[in-house]
Order: sequence, then C-alpha cells, then structure tokens
Amino acid sequence: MRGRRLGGALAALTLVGGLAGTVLVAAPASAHDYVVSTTPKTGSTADAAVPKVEVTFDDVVLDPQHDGSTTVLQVTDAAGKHFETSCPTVSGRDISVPTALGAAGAYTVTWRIVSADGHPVSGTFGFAYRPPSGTTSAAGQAAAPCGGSTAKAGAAADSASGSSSVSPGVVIGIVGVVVLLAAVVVVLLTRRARRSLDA
Ligand SMILES: [Cu+2]
Repeated sequence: MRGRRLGGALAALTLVGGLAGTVLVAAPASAHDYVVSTTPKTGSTADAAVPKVEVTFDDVVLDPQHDGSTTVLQVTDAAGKHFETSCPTVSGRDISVPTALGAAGAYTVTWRIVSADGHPVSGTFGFAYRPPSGTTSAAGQAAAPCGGSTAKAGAAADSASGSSSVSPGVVIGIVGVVVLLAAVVVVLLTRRARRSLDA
C-alpha cells in the first residue's frame, strides 16, 4: 500500500516537473536576432570604396518610431573617430548607414538594435580598409553624427538589460501552473489515502 502510494506521488511529481520544464523550455523560444551577414564582411579587407556599412539579421529589426532612432550603427577607426555620415536606416532585417572612410587601417562597426522580440541586442565587428592609392580619405568626426539616436537606443538598452530574459508574465504563468498542478496532486493523494483507509 505504502509503496504504491509513494509510486503514485513520484509519478505525479514527475508529471509536474515535466510540465514545468516544458513551459520553461518553451519560454525562450522568442530568441534574439542574430547577425547573418555584414558588408563589409566581418574580418575582411575592403580594397575599394565603402559607401555604406550594412548588417543583416536573421529576423526583423524593430523600428517602433519608424525613423531608425532605436538603432545604432557606428563606424570608427582605431583612434575612435566616426566615419558614418548620418543616422542608420532600418529595412526589414537590414540596417545600414552611409560611410566615408578615412585612411587605410582597421575599422570597427558597433551596432545596437531592438530585436524582433522587443529586446535590445548589440555587437561589434571589424574589417580592414586598404583603398587604392590616390583615394580621398575623409577626416572623420570626433562625435557620432547621429548622437541623439545613440542616447535613445542606449536608454532602451539600459531599461531592458535590468530585466531577466524571461518576462515577469511568463514567470508568473509558470509559478501558477506549478502551484495548480501541486494542488491537484495533493487532492489526488489525499483522496487515494482516504480510499485506502476506507478499504
Ligand atoms: Cu529577448
């Protein structure tokens, strides 16, 4: 009798655990956008003019204000000078910014977007620039030409980075399901115990 009841309790606990696990695994299914390709390619050497820098993601980039203001796309040299010439634009899975590069050397692209799931995602990649001799080189700018948008996107990133990757709603849902299942298990075990007492 006792062994059978224990077995039932274990089965019920396994069921609860399994269901809770399923919910937990299902929650992060809304993964963050990740980079699929870049222009220039990451780690490549550009030996011709680079009129724009582009980053393509696996999923759409959110642009809630429809003006690219929550997107950052900056191109800097080793000295930290900026060579993007305006604010970035967002088009589906692509973000791009016009550029006028300076001297030959290493350039770093810094990007920050709002992922399809509403979370900010950011990253950097580098490429080398080796233009043909005689190519005019831009002087670059000490400050980002799209300064305002940097601040806005930064604020969005800060506010979201404080929260966990699982939203509070999901957590409350999981806790609710587990509590409900635990209650069901208790009721079933109590009933079974009473039945075995009656018998
Ligand atoms: Cu996310």
